[in-house]
Amino acid sequence: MKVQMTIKVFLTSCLFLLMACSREEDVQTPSDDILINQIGYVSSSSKYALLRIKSDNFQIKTSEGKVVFEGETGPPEYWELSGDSVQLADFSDFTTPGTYVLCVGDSVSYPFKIADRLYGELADAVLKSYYYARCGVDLEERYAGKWHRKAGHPDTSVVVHVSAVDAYRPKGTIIASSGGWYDAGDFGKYVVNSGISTYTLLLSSRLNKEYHQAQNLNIPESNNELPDILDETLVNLKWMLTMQDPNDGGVYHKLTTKNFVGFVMPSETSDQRYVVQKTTAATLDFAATMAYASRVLSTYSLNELANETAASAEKAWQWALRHPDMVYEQPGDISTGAYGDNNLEDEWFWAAVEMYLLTENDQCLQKVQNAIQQPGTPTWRRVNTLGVISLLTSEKRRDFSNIEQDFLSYADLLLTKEEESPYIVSIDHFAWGSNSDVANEGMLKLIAFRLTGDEKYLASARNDLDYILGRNATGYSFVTGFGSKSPMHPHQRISSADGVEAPMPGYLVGGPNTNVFTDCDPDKVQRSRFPASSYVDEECSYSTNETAINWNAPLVFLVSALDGIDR
Ligand code: 9MR
Ligand code: 9MR
Repeated sequence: MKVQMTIKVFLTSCLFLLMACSREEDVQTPSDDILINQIGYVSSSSKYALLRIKSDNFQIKTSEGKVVFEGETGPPEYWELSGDSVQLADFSDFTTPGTYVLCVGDSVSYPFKIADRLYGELADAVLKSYYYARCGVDLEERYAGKWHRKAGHPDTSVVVHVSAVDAYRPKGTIIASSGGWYDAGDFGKYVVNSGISTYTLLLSSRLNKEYHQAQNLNIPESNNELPDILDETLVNLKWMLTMQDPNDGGVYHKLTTKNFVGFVMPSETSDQRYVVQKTTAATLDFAATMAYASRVLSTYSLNELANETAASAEKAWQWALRHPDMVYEQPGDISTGAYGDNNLEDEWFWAAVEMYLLTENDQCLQKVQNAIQQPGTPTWRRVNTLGVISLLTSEKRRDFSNIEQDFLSYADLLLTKEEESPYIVSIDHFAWGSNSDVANEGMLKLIAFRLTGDEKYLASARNDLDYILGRNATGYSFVTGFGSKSPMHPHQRISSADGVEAPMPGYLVGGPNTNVFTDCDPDKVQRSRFPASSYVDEECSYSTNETAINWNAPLVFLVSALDGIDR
């Protein structure tokens, strides 16, 4: 039955492509030189495609090959970051719902939709990716479908690494630190990266509240009274609490094995795991996240946890005041991810903001005012803008020292960059995880839209999603399981080892950048030297094709907010 269905779908889509553009009856392979949002465009929004095939005009056709729209293309524009020229195909004026292809001469695009609402399924999947990343629990078939798996990493006897021992927990101490999410393609759990990820999901739960309240992800907690986004986020929040030493309030930087383990299922590894070094960055990110969580949780019937997180935040803050500059130094016997950062000003700012919003304490306010920095695109390493967002979106809005003006100036700068970009996207610097910068910039624009009501920010955020879903120089829709051409071989241990052909769905891969060229064998895997094109769907490519909790979180915000607006 299932097989028959699949064959039917396959034949229908072949027929669809066969008939759509060609004059002859030859089967057409969709062209990677017609770049579109592979899910589709909302009826009322701008609809842009980019063409790498030279042409003065283009057509939109139905599956029967009927022309429904014709347009002229813009002039070719060269982008030095992608190393190619593209022409704009604008079909914004065409608004009739349906499934279409874009044709240029005999070339055809992947199919895409036009509809009033398109991103509901995607919004559910990008959030459910966190369920698939849960550590230490069985994923049952009724929730996980074909990606069901046995638990691994109970983390009930984690060794306190020598870099982290002290009088309270001397050498040889064993602690429990169970639960949470795997960070990425590896099995580590890292507090710094958990902070921004957990905060961003909590932010989405608050700013897109009605949207998330109506969501049902089919996770074990789906039938309780809390929205699923909160249930899922609590999985990691509760793990984070275990990373604080209750004796002094300091927070361990990470929980990992000494070295990365191989590409096996979680239940097949038993290498000893360690908590490593307490650091100021981890402790401040922890304080900020817990303080914010406490405010969110107190609006639900979760008073006990709201109090616990508030107390943990306060304890962490006090530890940081006593240890203001303990930066992470990777011990010689450990080689897993470092998440190292020598500049802690932004962590101080973010934590001070959240402590101030939680406690209204004047000392914290003073720290905030002394530490104001220009907003930018948030990353795990640069978190000050998270504090700005909290100030501007808290119930009692705090706007001092031009914080809102500076925030909007940054959003405007992103819009200017987008206007100047042949690829209609703000990103102009491709770092490791560049796709998350695009998603985070979309999130900032939607917050600017919320603050001002100015639709230019909304339109620009849609362009960020179009980029992620295929209108980019690689021609990939960067979310696993979504779009006609999406990553099949992410650098992700579970998807590699689970015996299921399709990767677990809803994951945003890191995306193009030129940081590392040694991850895959250069004799076997060719990669563009142009930053915006430098991506390969190869498992070896951890620098472009890994998944990570901090990359998905802003995409949850972006897609949920957009789909909520379209509702
Ligand atoms: O799998 C690891 C991935 O999660 C990290 O992001 C990446 C960079 O730290 O490292 C990967 O592990 C590789 C290691 O660094 C070098 N040997 C091969 C490992 C697996 O590809
Ligand atoms: O996202 C991190 C990126 O900014 C760094 O440049 C890179 C190398 O240090 O590490 C990335 O984080 C990885 C972490 O160290 C280990 N788990 C996988 C993360 C995503 O690749």
